Amino acid sequence: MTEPMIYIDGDFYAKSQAKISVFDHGFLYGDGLFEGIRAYNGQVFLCREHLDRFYDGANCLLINLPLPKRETRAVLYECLKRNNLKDSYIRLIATRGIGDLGLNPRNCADRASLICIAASITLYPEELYRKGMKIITSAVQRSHPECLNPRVKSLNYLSNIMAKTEAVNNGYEEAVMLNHRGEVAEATGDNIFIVKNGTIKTPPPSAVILEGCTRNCVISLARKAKYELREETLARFDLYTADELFLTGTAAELIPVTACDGRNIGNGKPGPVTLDLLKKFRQFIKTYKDKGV
Ligand code: PXG
Repeated sequence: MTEPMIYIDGDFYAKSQAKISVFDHGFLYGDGLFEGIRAYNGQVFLCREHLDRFYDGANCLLINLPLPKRETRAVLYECLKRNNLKDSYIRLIATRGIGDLGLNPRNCADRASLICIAASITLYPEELYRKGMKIITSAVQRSHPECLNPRVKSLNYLSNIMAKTEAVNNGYEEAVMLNHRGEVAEATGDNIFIVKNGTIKTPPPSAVILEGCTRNCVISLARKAKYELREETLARFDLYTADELFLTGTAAELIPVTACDGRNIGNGKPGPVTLDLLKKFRQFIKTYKDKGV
């Protein structure tokens, strides 16, 4: 089997040769950011939305990306082509670049490093979409937005990893994190939605969430289908008493949740609104055409 080809700063390297410096500040300090993007049938799904978030995040972190958006988009497609992939999970990463052992970003090259990996997809088993997953709320709090704003998809995912570990160690698939005010924020790699009395609700960006591309896509599909949908502050109580609960994210797409902290959600089975939105989302993917940035 031929090795996957990885893009690093303008060149492609076989996986076993694709290496970055131990002096890269992405490695030393988590000084960088990333995107997880899907390609379906050769189209980079929600390409503009992912690149907009990537460039906004870089701007927040004062990271000077090496390429204009249009050329970064071309890198995504080149990665698919070199790896002969039409359906893929693409990881786009920018780091502050190579520096010294000090924190000061000025001692790094003025240009960020850009890395792109196109992998074949590992899907959750289809059974999980039919049965739904069981989740917990985590003791690990979402970081305060004045420390490290989770709206930037930075290379610092330790609190998410600690929350995910708590879930996995206790036999659950996912954990929901609460923000510094004790409100529901999001899962470790997914946004959260509930359905209550026919209304779909999801926390607003001010709840300290990553504004997911899948989240925004599902919101617009739900509104187009005339569902009532509100961005609203949610408490743990709202999760426990929801009729339906589901998560959205690039990797999971849209996945039903049937229990939270040991409480069944609704009747403990994926609900009709969730299943309808999952169907609509999958239909949207099938007909999706990337129109550029
Ligand atoms: N919240 C957080 C904290 C995330 O990391 C989402 C929501 C969903 O956003 P999108 O744009 O994907 O709808 C994410 C997604 C993975 C994985 O492989 C996913 C993410 C990060 C790391 C790994 O499941 N981000």
